[in-house]
Amino acid sequence: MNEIILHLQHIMKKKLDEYRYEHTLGVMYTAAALAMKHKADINQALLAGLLHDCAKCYSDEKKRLLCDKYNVTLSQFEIDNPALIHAKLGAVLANKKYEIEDEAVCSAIACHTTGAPGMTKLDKIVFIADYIEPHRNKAQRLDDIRYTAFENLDEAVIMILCDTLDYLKDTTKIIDPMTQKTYEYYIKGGRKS
Ligand code: DGI
Ligand code: FE
Ligand code: FE
Repeated sequence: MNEIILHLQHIMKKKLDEYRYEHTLGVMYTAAALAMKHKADINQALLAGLLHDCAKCYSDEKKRLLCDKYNVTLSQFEIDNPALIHAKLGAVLANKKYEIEDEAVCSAIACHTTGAPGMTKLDKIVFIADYIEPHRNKAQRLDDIRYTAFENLDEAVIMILCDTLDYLKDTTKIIDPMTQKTYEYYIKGGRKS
């Protein structure tokens, strides 16, 4: 693995709690495996997987302060649901703090929680890897989604969004309009991966 990735891995070990660090390694390697299967760039997948939750372990207050510092504009929905902030903030920290200039990597971090219409192959890979990495065990039909991810990225994206929307409805959490919009985009055929 290249030196930048090894260096950032040490930093993430300090920045994240134990569970989040193990999850991060799971996402990093799962994203790399998906990149191998679907002919995407493995180093971009490793890097985006490694940094995708880099803003996750800050308190809500600290996340808001960091958004101010880095001029991250939040939607009203993100202000009301701070669990969502770490994706957009993570992309900005990857760029400004960890000096990742590859916009494709930062984009994959930015949309890893809700997805987005018209995702690139790398975006989809990180979105899926976050859901299926081996430490995840709570979601329904995970085995099915894991097999599908190595066959068809768009199919896996649809299954994940469908289950996430069901889960959010069950837990009476408010649905981010972006999660809904992304589901509708891909269920209508989206762009093929
Ligand atoms: O950061 P991870 O735990 O690895 O996973 P993630 O980035 O997918 O974030 C999951 C969190 O995001 C979880 O607390 C549920 C929340 N979430 C995802 N989509 C929505 C959402 N919360 C609301 N309220 N609405 C959404 O559409
Ligand atoms: Fe996340
Ligand atoms: Fe994650």
